[in-house]
Amino acid sequence: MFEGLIDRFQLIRRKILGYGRITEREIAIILKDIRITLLEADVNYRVVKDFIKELNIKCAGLELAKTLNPGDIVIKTVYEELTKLLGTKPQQMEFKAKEPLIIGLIGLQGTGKTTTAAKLALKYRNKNPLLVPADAKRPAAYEQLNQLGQRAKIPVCPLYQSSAKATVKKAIEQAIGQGNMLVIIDTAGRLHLDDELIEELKEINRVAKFDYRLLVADGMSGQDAVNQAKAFQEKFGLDGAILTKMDGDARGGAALSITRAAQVPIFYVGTSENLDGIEQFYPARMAQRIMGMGDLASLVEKVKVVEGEFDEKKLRAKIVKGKLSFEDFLVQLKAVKKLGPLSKLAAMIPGVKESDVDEDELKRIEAIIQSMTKKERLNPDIINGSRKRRIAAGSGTTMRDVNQLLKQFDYARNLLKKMGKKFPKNMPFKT
Ligand SMILES: Nc1nc2c(ncn2[C@@H]2O[C@H](COP(=O)(O)OP(=O)(O)OP(=O)(O)O)[C@@H](O)[C@H]2O)c(=O)[nH]1
Ligand SMILES: [Mg+2]
Repeated sequence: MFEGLIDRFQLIRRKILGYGRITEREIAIILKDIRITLLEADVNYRVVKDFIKELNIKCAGLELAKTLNPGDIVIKTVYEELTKLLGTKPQQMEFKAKEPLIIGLIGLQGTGKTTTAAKLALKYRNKNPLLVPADAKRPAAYEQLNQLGQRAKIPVCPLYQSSAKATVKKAIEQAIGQGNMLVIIDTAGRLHLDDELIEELKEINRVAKFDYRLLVADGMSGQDAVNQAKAFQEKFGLDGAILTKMDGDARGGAALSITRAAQVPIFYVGTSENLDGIEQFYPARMAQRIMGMGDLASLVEKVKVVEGEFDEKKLRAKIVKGKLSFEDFLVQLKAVKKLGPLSKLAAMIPGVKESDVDEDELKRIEAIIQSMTKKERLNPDIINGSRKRRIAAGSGTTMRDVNQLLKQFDYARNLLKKMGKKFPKNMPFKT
């Protein structure tokens, strides 16, 4: 996410830290660099202008001449201003105690409304959500939502009387009757924002009474997303935005402009095509990531989720006895993979870029291990020439790849055995 922007900010950060003294002259250079960087990331020019103006005022107020670490202070100031630009506080949906929360997902064609509806339902599955199609014109729209609902194991309301309005009305009655605490309404997408679309949304809203009107916009589309937000905000009203496709080559322009330019806070970001590809948007963490300060808080949160899945004691015992097998490795690999692509995880660590991690290499290793029989995985020593040939063929790799993995594994196993003996009992393996 935002690789170019992050690279540029890394350079700016280094430059700031490189200054022995920071006077008005250096501030002017820093502000110019930041301005160009933001414009190149397709941030709205007005937003950039105001941002630089405010940052200038903030920096002028810092008593930099009197401190030993003026660079750190400037960096902290830029970070704080960036956080404000991104919306300051994370947006939380407030659920109700006795009635369903009604969310309307709106936006232009193909921005990711239907996918996001299913993602949100899955994220809040403890609220017993109900998915509602509100696009009566395109039968395929219902079919798509229905399929996603099946995948996520979330109920989807059928279309009623071929009318979006009737379907929504019926769905809400049903939700109240059945105790669904969350109703997600997937509205129809259009190529352009026209009066007909707004009229249709208003009509649905008359029955639905949306608690949250969330715009779904393509995070890769930069200023288009911002313009859409402005237009929907003006003509229909919005409570927030969800920026999708942030896993692609989104430059950052949409995320950095939408809150200021359209007065729409970002609630979530879509980070993959999969149904778990949605994340709460944290302005401060995003600002840290942009500033190359890493996103350790996100990482820690993610690791916590899977922590329970490691049986550390058992693993430790195996390591000390030199009994580690490919089977253990596979279990670890699966647990780690639940965190998401490794490259994404690595990118949350300060100084590491997404492109530093060779995801293909990891896939190859996993394919090789998957092609082994369980017996081979538990006891790699039995893997002889003919077994290696079979494993290579099964995993679409070469004998050389298999040999290399076996050698590396053997080496690691011996090394860990030696180290494991030296570890104090309570020392964790993963830190
Ligand atoms: N990579 C990626 N793809 C996404 C994301 N969200 C949605 N998509 C893809 O974008 C395409 C369009 O998504 P839909 O959910 O059908 O979009 P929509 O807004 O419902 O489209 P209409 O109903 O036709 O207006 C699909 O191929 C999705 O898989 C995301 O966060 N990341
Ligand atoms: Mg759709």
